[in-house]
Amino acid sequence: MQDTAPSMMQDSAPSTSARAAAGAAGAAVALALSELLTGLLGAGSSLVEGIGEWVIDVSPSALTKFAIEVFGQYDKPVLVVSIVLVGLVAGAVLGVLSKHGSWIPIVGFALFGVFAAYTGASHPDISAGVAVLVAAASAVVGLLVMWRLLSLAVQSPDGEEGEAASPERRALLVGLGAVGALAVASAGVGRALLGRAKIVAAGRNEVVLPTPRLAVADAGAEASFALEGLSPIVTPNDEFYIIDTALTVPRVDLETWSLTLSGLVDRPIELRYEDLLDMPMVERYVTLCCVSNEVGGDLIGNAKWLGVPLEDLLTRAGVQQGADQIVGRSVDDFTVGFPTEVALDGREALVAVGMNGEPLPFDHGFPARIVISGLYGYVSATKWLSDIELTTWDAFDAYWIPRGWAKEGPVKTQSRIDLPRNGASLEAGPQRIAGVAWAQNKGITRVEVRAGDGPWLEAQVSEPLSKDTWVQWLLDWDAPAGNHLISVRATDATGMTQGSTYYPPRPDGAEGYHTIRVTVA
Ligand SMILES: Nc1nc2c(c(=O)[nH]1)N[C@H]1C(S)=C(S)[C@@H](COP(=O)(O)O)O[C@H]1N2
Ligand SMILES: [Mo]
Repeated sequence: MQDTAPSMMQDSAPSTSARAAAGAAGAAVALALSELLTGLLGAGSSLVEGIGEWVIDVSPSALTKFAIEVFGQYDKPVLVVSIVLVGLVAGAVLGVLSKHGSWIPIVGFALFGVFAAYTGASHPDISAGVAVLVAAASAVVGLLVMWRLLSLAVQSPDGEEGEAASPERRALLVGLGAVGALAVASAGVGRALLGRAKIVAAGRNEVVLPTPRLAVADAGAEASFALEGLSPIVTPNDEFYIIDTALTVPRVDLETWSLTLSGLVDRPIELRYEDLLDMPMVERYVTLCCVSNEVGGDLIGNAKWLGVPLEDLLTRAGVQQGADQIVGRSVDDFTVGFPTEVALDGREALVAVGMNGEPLPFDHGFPARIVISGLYGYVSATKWLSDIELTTWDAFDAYWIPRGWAKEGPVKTQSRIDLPRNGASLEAGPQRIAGVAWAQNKGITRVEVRAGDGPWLEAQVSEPLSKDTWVQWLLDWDAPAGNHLISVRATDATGMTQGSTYYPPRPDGAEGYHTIRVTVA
């Protein structure tokens, strides 16, 4: 080891790695404190949430779609982790730059605080005051923690940087450990508090659903083939796909919630949850699917919905001449838009409160959502519904329209192979090929399956629950040895058979044959 000259005063300043660690720890504290404050206040959104929702909002839809495709149901956790990591790295960079002047981290944390306050305050659900308060407190405390750690990191003048036993180094490590543990604990406590508070406040546990005026029978044995690996004809709530732009699921409080009918109506109305439950209810099976569903994808499910026909609400409010678009708006300002006509042409179009015999799960739109047979979710199925506005077609474009998706979103007739799985190895001889097919508001009349260039073979189709639901199909296949591509196509009640040309989901829904490859030996 070299002799250290006393003149090397630089050595008394923290090392670069100590600065980075202190900065990252300061950022961790800022993020964690905002979780804790949000939890204690029982309202608002934390820094991570606010920024996350802002990212979702400004992301080009190609990116959102990419995230859904690559990360599937994990797109939101991945976003959250990325924001935390970027935050920590930014904190580390500010820590390192503090070498060039203590104003740099001050400005950095301040900018971060302003940005976080802005993203939080631009959320419709959150008061600007709360957002500013939480952001400011978090940024200031984060900065103070960073300072404190930096002062712990000041090295002794003889510069034993590499030496684990140095008391300064130990103080820094202990400080970092304590700060890290505290940050994780407070973030956890904040999350737990907020989750509990919101679930209790929502009042979903106390809801007793009314009996429908028109009930539907439970799906009988003829409605489905009992086959392992085939999608059940009714999708259980906890297996139903989830797609939305909400980073944290809105927990709507029934005490404060109401549904309004507004815009071009003769009698604007406002309904509380009880008022809605007092209206005559119907029960309907409707298959819901997402426009982002790829050929062969699983962003589709079938449920028994309980709700008020949209037409009844429109009659009560009185639709004015020229009101040719209905906009469904959610508590978090997501919007859909569809032609007024579809709510009046006799198809199933509900404001739903129940899903498979339960109040709507939070993830699926409690307390109320729209469900319309034959339209993709992005133009119809508003969850956490707060307002139904009658307007004109040209006056408003709903959430996904400026993001490059078609203004009208009728569901395309499609079919999917559930079994065998793509890439399966099968034994030669009798095999079963099975799956689902859908053409909501039309109905499926035929499903055909083909192996390689062979003839199209007609599959057996389950008894449809309604023309609004998918059906299962099944083909007994005498599998010859070899590699095979197996494709499926469906025909709907208008006589239209799916075409072979592939179209991607954007802008108006994927099309093409779902094809799998199997090896038969
Ligand atoms: N409030 C709100 N409602 C929404 C969305 C949303 O992002 N926010 N996404 C829509 C889309 S794109 C689809 S496909 C369906 C999905 O409903 P699910 O999550 O219950 O399956 O909800 C629709 N309703
Ligand atoms: Mo969707």
